[in-house]
Amino acid sequence: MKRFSLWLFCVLMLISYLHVLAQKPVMVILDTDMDSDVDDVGALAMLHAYEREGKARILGIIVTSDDLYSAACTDAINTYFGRKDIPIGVSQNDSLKSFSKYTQKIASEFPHTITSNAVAENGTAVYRRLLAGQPDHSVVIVTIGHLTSLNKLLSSPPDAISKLSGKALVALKVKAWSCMGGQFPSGKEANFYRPDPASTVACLAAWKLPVTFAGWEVGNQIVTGGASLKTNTNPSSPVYRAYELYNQFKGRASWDQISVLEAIEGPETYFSVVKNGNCVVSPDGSNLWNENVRSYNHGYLTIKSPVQEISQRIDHLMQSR
Ligand SMILES: [Ca+2]
Repeated sequence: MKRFSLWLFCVLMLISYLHVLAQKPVMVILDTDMDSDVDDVGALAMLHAYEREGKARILGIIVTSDDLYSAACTDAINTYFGRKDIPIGVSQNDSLKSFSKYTQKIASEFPHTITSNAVAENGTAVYRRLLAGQPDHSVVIVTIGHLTSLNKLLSSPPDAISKLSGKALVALKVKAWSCMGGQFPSGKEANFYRPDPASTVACLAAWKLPVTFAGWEVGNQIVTGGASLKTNTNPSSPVYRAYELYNQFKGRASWDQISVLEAIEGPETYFSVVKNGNCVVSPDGSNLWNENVRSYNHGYLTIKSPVQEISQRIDHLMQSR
């Protein structure tokens, strides 16, 4: 009996080992508006935690923001987590303003290379180069800001980087899109309507691959970045500093982190996915779930697990260094 138990134990260990080996990291391009809200910092910290666990690989980051220090802050966070090599592209490098509660301070207090959006690479070029260099149907795009840069990619013509148009490049290289945006089954959410609702309409019209929406109503229930982050995070971390600067660890909704959680751990871990329709966006950026239009590639998340379980998981990932 003892010998059988040992044999069974060894078989189970081997299966577990093979299962780990079979899990390939999710290849991610993150598209962020790292400026007014702090959940973008939490989402990026989570991606770095997943990368350390071998569950994700950050191919590059597109900064979709008119904040002067958004790219610099993003670069500083990547540098802190040992990935200063991550390419960063920006959607805008003129008419920039300084309005974030944390980007300028993070940029001034933490080492980084990109000093401002004005000196960063063009976002469309970075998107195209990253996609062109990846295996077919392998990349997951996670958008946690407005969709100006994604629209620029989708409407980009062939160039020296790739003979494919933006739409064709996406069709060939992308596996799925995880989108923090919209409100379900209907509503009006900032990433969809501010400042560029036309790009939201255009992206949804052009997108033919699977897309999972994490609507406002999901992340709004999941509060993170509060006392737990303050207690368990290294005070010399830019994640700690950003949440301190933002609201002194009063806690904040986790809109952006939900899309990262869904992209890396899969939607069914903590959520259910509604797929019986399509997300339809009006020119003003408001959206509704239309069950009469079904393309079968749209889905939106609803919460399945206890809210506290999800917030603890996100906080753990945000503070795991
Ligand atoms: Ca955001």
